[in-house]
Amino acid sequence: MAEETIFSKIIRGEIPANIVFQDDKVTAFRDISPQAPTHILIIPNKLIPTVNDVTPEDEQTLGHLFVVAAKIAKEEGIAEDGYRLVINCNKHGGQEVFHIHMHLLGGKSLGPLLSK
Ligand code: DGP
Repeated sequence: MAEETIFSKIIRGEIPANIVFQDDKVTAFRDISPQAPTHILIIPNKLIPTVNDVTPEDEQTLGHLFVVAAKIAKEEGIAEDGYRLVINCNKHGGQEVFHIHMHLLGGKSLGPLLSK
């Protein structure tokens, strides 16, 4: 069994977070340490630690992350100018919390994808 992270507690409302969207499949909340004017994390309610743990039965839930990302981007007023979606995996990807999450970043020009 995968070990729960702080994100499971956020999903269950056991610790505070600025939740912008929640349904039966996903939860979205503002990142505690924003790297852009809009920085929202969109996560499956089901605990999947990393992209390496994804199975075919997760397809619908993970596809829903994109539907919710597009909806939130519109609501945040950043859809037209554009934004970046990032999912980090493990050490080289810079993953710190082992519950898959999609970063939605926008509200300014984000520059090149990777720092040199
Ligand atoms: P990553 O490096 O991809 O695993 O990103 C983890 C992100 O999670 C990082 O941007 C900071 C954010 N984060 C960590 N703990 C909390 C928390 O307790 N609340 C919120 N809102 N965000 C958190």
